[in-house]
Amino acid sequence: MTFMDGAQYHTGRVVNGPNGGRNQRLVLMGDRRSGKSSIAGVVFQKTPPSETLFTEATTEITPSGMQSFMNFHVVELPGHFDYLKLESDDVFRDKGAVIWVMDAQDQYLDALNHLLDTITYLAQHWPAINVEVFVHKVDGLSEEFRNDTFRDIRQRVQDELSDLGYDNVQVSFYQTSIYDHSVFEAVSNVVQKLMPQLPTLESLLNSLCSSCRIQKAYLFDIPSKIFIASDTSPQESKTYEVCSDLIDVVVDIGELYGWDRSTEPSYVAQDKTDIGNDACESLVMMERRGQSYLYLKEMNQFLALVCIMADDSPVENQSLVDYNVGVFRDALAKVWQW
Ligand SMILES: Nc1nc2c(ncn2[C@@H]2O[C@H](COP(=O)(O)OP(=O)(O)O)[C@@H](O)[C@H]2O)c(=O)[nH]1
Ligand SMILES: [Mg+2]
Repeated sequence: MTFMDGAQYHTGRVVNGPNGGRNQRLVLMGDRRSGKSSIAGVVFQKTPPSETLFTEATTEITPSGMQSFMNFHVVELPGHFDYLKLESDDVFRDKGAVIWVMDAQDQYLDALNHLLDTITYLAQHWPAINVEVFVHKVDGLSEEFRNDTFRDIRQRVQDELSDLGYDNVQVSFYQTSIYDHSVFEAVSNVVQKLMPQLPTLESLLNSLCSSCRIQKAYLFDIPSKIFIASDTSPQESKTYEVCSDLIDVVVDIGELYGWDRSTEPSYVAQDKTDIGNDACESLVMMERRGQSYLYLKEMNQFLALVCIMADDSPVENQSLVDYNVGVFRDALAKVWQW
């Protein structure tokens, strides 16, 4: 059986530059010591969170990033100068996202004003840029206080924007911390919004889930642990954490026992040969109480499909899952024409 019949490769929005949405530009902004360098380090350089404690202040525009399936171009703008007046337009040149980092453990009224200035500036000059607000360092706050702070910040921003006549500007808010998975989940959401292929990927994942009794399926960019798509059933942080931990396991074991695959044919080198070589791919399955529970399969060197199976998904289901995952992978190859 196949689940692909009738699936459409619609791309929704205009493709974001070369490589069809695989170039992602993220600009980190926010006040001094709000956590920008830490986020860039933890997510894109795999710095252990504890090592960010004594980071030095960033004094100039600092690019960083990561090359994996997605090419992440990350730029940190230090908090202390005013970009909006500098006409440093090239910082914002392409489409992409501005991530505004706000320290939830600190006084935030000043930061809110800077944020509002930035949002209105971007709305006037760069309306295609998404504004994403990370209410950051929430790890130090009690649950109640954290939710109150989050609500307060969101409410103030929305009220101010509507007073200024910018009701139609979309701003999203996330609670983040570098000490848990939340910052990865938030960056994943930011990145997905920039991907023209998202609707296609989501509908492929939805079909896969319904044909194989999968509760939740994620498509992960392995090196960054960012998920670039998931099926559209409700998202829970818990399931994301389990799947992301499984990626860690695969990466760790791969480092010990894997081999260098960079020499193998791959679409990364604009090579259309099938990256095939199934034998070198990771396939991990876990059972719980005699039932399959977790399923991970590498789609290629950088992408992995990770699924949480539904409670009643029988182990005998395995061959069906394998088959449909193969079909899914072929569909991915078509989406990116690798
Ligand atoms: N508790 C906590 N501290 C954080 C978090 N993120 C960053 N920090 C700390 O905040 C301080 C300033 O971080 P830094 O990244 O240099 O801020 P930047 O000036 O915005 O680049 C560092 O001591 C970090 O360890 C977080 O999620 N939780
Ligand atoms: Mg910094």
